[in-house]
Amino acid sequence: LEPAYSFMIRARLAGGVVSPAQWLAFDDLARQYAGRGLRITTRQTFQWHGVIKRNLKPTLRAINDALATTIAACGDVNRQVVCSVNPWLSNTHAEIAQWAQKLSDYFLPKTRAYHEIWLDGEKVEFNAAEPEAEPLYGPTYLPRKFKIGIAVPPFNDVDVFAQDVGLIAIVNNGKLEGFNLSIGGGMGASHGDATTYPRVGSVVGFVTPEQVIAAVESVMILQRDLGNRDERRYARLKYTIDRIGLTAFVEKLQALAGFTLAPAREFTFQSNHDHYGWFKGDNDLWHLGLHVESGRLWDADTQAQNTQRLWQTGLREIAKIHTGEFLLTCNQNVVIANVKNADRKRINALIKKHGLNTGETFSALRQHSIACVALPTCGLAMAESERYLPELLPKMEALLDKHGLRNTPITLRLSGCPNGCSRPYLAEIALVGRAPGRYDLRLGANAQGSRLNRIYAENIDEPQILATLDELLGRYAAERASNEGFGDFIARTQEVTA
Ligand code: SRM
Ligand code: SF4
Repeated sequence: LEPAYSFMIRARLAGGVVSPAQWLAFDDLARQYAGRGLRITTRQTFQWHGVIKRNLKPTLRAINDALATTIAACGDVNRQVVCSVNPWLSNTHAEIAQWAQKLSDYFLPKTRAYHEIWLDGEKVEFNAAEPEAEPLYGPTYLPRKFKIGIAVPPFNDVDVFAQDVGLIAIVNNGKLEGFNLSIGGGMGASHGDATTYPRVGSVVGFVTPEQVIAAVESVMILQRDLGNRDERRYARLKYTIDRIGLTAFVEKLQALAGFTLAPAREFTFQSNHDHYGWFKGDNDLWHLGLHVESGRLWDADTQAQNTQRLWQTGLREIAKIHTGEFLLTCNQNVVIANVKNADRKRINALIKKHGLNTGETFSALRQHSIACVALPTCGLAMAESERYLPELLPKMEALLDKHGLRNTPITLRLSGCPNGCSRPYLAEIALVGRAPGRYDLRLGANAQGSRLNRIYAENIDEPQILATLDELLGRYAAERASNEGFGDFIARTQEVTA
């Protein structure tokens, strides 16, 4: 007998695109092998929790049979490539989504070991004289995880400045001209250690579509060769850039890529959140943004038992009749994309029947809230996050109602520890777990996802959080400039410490 180890499995789905057939296969896996339904992550993919050891192989094989993979969804490699979900700009979106797939494929490890171990592929014989070729990653891979994201202005729903490499699509009259290149974004930090920190990416120039792979590859090679391999705390690209200096890093990048970066082009982001409800695309098909609290699709959720929130089954039923795609978002939501007008009625009926919600009637804070997984599955959690969000939201909404702010967009992000999986450092209001029931309250990021927040109060409990926010939201309602966001108001009027 051996201990009943259970695991989390994460798929790699570039740009978050899932076909209905894949959805059904993934849902089958959740029902057969996993313990907590399907979980949409903050990087636009699915996780399955609670897969016991003996079921790992059948689960991975089934993911492979559904024409998806889990290769390099974790580890010190390029991870899932994320991409803006822009249903109502579908022609441009389709072209840009192809870039997510291209980059994802290009930077995939070439090893066959995965196939040998998990898919019963041909045995890979180790030959010291002729080791398996891994041209980019080499024998030691990268010093740390590496993340690429593509944003399509005016939407920054991928949080492009949180990525090691962020690509900001520059589109003119429906034509993709290229990308602004942002480097060195990252969220993770450790409490009480100022040598670790979140960092927003630095926009260093513009690249054409022909140059983009060479530019990203050069950044990755520099990080591979210059990144800190002695101390994992400092191993992300952001620390490499800060150690070497941004100018020197860009000089090396250009030398390696063999071209000079053009000056960055103008762009404007409106927000880093999702959009809900039905939108007509420029292909005459329809797209429906659905709100999925914390990305958890699980009928047995304690909330589901109280409210008939049969979201997992509802989306399964929709997948059975849907002829377009599903798009997972980096805010843990789902877009039912490319729906024929004639099918909208049936989809609306399934949504209603299973208690799914477009979120359009929710408070704007609820619409723009995300929470990382944290307890009970995350071994690094210091406090609750996903399970705390449903408790916290009504209390926050009472404050919003008191101050007439129910429909004012404010981003709220919860993380169970400072690793920042919900990208809390880019939220106007963030709670970062310290200990059970205690959080750092961080305020002052902007709504566009380009400015970090700062600690406003450290290690406080719920009554202190609510009292602090009550006062600040009251002041915001009374004193804000026209169209001023909550984060901007805080940054303008309050002292927030780094
Ligand atoms: Fe994360 C580690 C969950 C997005 C920064 N993250 C973890 C682990 C695997 C815990 C572990 O290492 O044992 C968590 C699994 C919990 C569980 O039970 O499922 C975990 N991270 C998640 C997800 C599921 C959060 C969510 O609620 O959706 C996201 C899965 C992404 C995916 O599909 O690939 C997730 N993690 C992120 C993001 C956001 C992003 O990528 O846009 C970040 C911040 C951005 C960044 O990387 O800088 C993030 N996760 C981390 C870190 C800190 C990295 C650092 O540089 O310090 C860790 C810890 C580590 O790597 O050592 C971590
Ligand atoms: Fe776990 Fe911390 Fe990531 Fe939350 S932020 S999922 S607690 S590692």
